Amino acid sequence: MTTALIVIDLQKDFCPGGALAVPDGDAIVGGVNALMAEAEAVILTQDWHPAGHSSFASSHEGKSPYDLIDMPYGPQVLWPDHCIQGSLGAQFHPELQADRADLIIRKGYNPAIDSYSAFFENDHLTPTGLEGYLRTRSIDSLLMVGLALDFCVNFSAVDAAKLGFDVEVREDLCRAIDLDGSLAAARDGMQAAGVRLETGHG
Ligand code: VGL
Ligand code: ZN
Repeated sequence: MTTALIVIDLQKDFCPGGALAVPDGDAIVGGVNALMAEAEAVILTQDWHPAGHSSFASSHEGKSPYDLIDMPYGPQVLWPDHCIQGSLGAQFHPELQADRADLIIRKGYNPAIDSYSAFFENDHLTPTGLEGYLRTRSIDSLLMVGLALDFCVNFSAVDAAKLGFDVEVREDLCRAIDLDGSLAAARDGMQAAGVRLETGHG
């Protein structure tokens, strides 16, 4: 069994001071670096939106960040502009050992569809290519950490479990946004999908 560590969106914009800061988001960097150092395979995801992306509140007249709208693929939370391709905020946290990554997979580049999951865009149909990468490397087990636990980590973990991967999320190396109960819903959904939620091994 080959296990890959998947580090979700540990980018400046999701850390304190960033455009879509996750409370305490930067507190996990040291622990993530330590896990990366001993992992068999390391994959980083990078939220990577074109300016004017449809998930930005600023792209919808009269809407504010954290409003919910209906998109052709379902409900979508509107976010502050964040992780714009090539911007400083889209960079990985400066202390993350990003050179350790075998693969960096970018997501959210389609202007019309958001992509929380590292596997599928939010239409749940359009693949990012990560599944094929993992299968061709015979990786069948995934350890996930990163930001935000209730959005991109959650969607990635649930999709991975549905695809048949063995999935563990290290909750102590994640931080959440927690919008209107999203954290509790995410934990329930991950557990229902067969994802193991762990808080570290001592
Ligand atoms: C994320 C909201 C918008 C995340 C990305 O990484 O969880 N959340 N884009
Ligand atoms: Zn995003």
